Amino acid sequence: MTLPIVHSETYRRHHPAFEIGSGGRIMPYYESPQRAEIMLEALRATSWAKIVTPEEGRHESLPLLVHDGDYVWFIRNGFKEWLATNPLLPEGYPPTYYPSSFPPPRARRRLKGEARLNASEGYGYYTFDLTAPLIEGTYEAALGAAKCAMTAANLVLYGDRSAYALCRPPGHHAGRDFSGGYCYFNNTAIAAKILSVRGSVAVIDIDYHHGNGTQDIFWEDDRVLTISIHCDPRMDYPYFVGFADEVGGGAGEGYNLNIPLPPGTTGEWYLEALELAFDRMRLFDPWALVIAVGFDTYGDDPISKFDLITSDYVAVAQRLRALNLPTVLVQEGGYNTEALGKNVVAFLEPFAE
Ligand code: Q9C
Ligand code: ZN
Repeated sequence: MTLPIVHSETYRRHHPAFEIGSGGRIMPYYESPQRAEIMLEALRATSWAKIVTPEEGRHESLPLLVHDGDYVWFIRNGFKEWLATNPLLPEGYPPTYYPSSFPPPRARRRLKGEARLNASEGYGYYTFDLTAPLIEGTYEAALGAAKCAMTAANLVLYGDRSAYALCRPPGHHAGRDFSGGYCYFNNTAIAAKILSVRGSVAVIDIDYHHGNGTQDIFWEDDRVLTISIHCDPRMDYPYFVGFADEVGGGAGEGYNLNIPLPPGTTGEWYLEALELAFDRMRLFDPWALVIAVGFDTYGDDPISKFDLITSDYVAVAQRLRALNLPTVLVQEGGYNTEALGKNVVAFLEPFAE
């Protein structure tokens, strides 16, 4: 019994010193390098995890599969350009590019494609909150995560039944031309896009937060069905998106399904929501499945309000496995570092074969 676990050491290059919480409070950066370290260590201790590194090569065009060129340029070069303008750097932590201005609503459209010309103060154009700052190693880490997703997708494309990408930083909040929510390149969308060369693909996002970036990328796409089960945006991040009436647009109308659930959601309710998702999926009849996996639905997650326990992850995984589709699993959130190890092992084991 084995399951390929695609992992890259580049995740270590991304380690913002803090995050700016509600009320301007300085908090630890929850999306820490420790998360990947702990999950990897727990997986190594199993008999079935077959840890592999991403395919060799620079693969710098990979993010262009799902992101705009000017956005990718900014994630790659924005930090360097900003640093070269000699900003007043704070003391006590490494240089960190936080935006200080954001385009007002309706002003953004006019600057399409030109925003990067103002690299020293342009990042506000490309990010929708303060949780995705750029540091020196961010691009390398984000590209490394994208390579993990690509490699897992290629494994499944060439015959593996399932493959897991231990991506860090995560990706599902990153849209065509924006970062946010700890995310830079949308690893889940990259995997789905690659798999879509063979036929239609379903994405099911089981992170606690709405997968707004993936929704944005496939909004007008009828070849990739996007489904997200998440905390009601009236109650939690990303607050302004993730409502049930967002169903896709143009050719993609009817190919996005949001299932918001209330704070306090238990495993039992969660499994019911999962059945709703499956009903839509069966109608769609994809050849492959991408699961955006988050363990921030855990009862003891420090930033979330659901009540799942470790055994719920086994049940959720068994249901997903029973769909009997070639499956790429992509790591998204989950911030209880004590529990991440046991949760990732519990969830992935049903996919080992
Ligand atoms: N007080 C993912 O799970 N807001 N992103 C944090 C903490 C941002 C979550 C507020 C949450 C982003 C991939
Ligand atoms: Zn999340």
